[in-house]
Amino acid sequence: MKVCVITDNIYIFENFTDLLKRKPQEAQFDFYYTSWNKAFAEKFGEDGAMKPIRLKEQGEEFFSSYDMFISLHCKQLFPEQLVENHLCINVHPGYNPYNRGWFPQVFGILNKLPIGVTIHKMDAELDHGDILYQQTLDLRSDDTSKDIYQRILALEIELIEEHIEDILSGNYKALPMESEGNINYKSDFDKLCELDLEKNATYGEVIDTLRALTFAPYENAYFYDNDGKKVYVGITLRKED
Ligand code: 0FX
Repeated sequence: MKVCVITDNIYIFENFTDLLKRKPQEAQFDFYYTSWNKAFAEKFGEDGAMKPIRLKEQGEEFFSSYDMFISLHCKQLFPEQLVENHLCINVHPGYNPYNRGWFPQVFGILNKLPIGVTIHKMDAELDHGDILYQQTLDLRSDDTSKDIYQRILALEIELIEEHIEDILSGNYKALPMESEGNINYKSDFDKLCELDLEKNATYGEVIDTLRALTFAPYENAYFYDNDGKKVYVGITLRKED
């Protein structure tokens, strides 16, 4: 069996390959990263443990050379021809169908919809398709986006480790999503980042906005000062012992 794994997330890649050392599988895994992912290109180049790929440029000959495709935070949209004719599984850092798309935990902190991890069959829509496995995570009162994201990554690896044999052998029930849920795009995240200093909000809403956007070293939330310069804002939360 040949499996094509496409990932743009170094933590997931390293932990997935470690997992395969702990739990060797008979399948052959080929690893790819998105061709325009500069960090991966610098680390792996053309001939490292991973190869660059642009799925749009691939055809049926490449697609049918694999029995299964796995997306581990792949930044490319899988072409319709691929998802409609081949088994494609997505490991997604969100609890489908809630907050599908961009940075699910950021929006989950704000709209209080469930946060977690989903492993699902892919179809032509974003983060959409029948669900194999999923689990929620509790949001703690002192969590920033980064805190809960770190638990999301750990849970993704845990779920993959628990179910890898069944995923590869097709020994699972794939259940339809309970609704279409909601979806967020990068443009929604970008809009959140500009703080409107004239807006009225409760302290609770302000704290949630800031913790949803606190993820060092990224500078997300900002406002413009009187000189027209951006002032970046983050928040520190510490729960008493
Ligand atoms: O790999 P990933 O965690 O996942 C993203 C999407 O959220 C996911 O829905 C999609 N399936 C996948 C292909 O891409 O993305 P990341 O490594 O770019 O970001 C990880 C976290 O870092 C994100 O949840 C929030 C934070 N972040 C990231 C960027 C680039 C920020 O707070 N600000 C940023 O500018």
